[in-house]
Amino acid sequence: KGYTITWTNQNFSERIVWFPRDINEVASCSKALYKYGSELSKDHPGHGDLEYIERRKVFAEIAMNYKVGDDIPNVEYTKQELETWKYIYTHQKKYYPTNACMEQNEGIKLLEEHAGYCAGAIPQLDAVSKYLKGRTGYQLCPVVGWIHSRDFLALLAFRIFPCTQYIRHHSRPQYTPEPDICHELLGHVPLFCNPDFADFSQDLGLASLGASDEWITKLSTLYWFTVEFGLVWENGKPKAYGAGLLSSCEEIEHCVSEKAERKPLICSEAVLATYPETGLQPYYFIAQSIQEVKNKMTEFSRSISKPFSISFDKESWSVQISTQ
Ligand code: NLE
Ligand code: FE2
Repeated sequence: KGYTITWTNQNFSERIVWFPRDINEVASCSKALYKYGSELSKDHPGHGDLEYIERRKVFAEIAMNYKVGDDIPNVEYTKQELETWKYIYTHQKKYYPTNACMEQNEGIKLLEEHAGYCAGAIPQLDAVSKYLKGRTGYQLCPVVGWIHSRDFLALLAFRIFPCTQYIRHHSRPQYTPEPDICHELLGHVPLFCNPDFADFSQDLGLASLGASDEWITKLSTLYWFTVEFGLVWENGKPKAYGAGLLSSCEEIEHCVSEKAERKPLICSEAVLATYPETGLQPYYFIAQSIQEVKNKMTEFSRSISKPFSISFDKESWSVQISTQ
């Protein structure tokens, strides 16, 4: 598999970028790493900590051997890892009622009731994935770390959410530059309990299939400013729904404060905006509601020109292509 491969269908013969069409083909999308991985670079809090790097290999192996549809192996977390989780869980939960959107608060409540969320233990991905699958049809797939945008978006198209299983370095629990289990479980999973949110995440994924590199960049930028770092108004107050905000002890406070710059969400503007991948974001895009984010994203996704249209078939877990 390579993204320069062209693919011809019996109905048409345009040159388009390869994309997965069923659950077996999408499996390869969770394996290639975009950055960090086991060699943690200088800007990573775990850089130079050999024990941490060794520990990461255990998680990398699970992710590399994982096949979609299998149970996700449970992990026994160490005392130090459990402490990091407890710190973040307790800290973030104090801020959610005031700084997070209502969908987040509803999600956390459901997960505490049904999927083992609590301060004393790190929930297992397998249990969380099974709960989510029953609720909104999304499932989790363990990944080694930060994967490529095209792969990431392709997984979303199949209602699969790539999830890291390791935890951030204990030296800096307040902020991590890469996804970790706190980011996934506190930031992303609660929102995936919401059917509207789950649907628009899949739509964004479907829009990415077969799209040009330029469009992949635009879609992942839009993803960054909404699903990762988005804000919504609630009763005249800014609230976080972006996962990068919900999982960061530093940014959950900063993003709704007077110090933060907020601009109304305009997709055509957001897709061209630049952003730092590490450090607090210099500004945020804010929408009226999750419903409005969904409507704007759907409208924007339709503006991508492709020589075919795509729909998802729930029964066969595959995408249908039409050239009409
Ligand atoms: N900065 C976030 C956190 O500390 O939880 C993670 C962002 C991952 C894109
Ligand atoms: Fe994320």
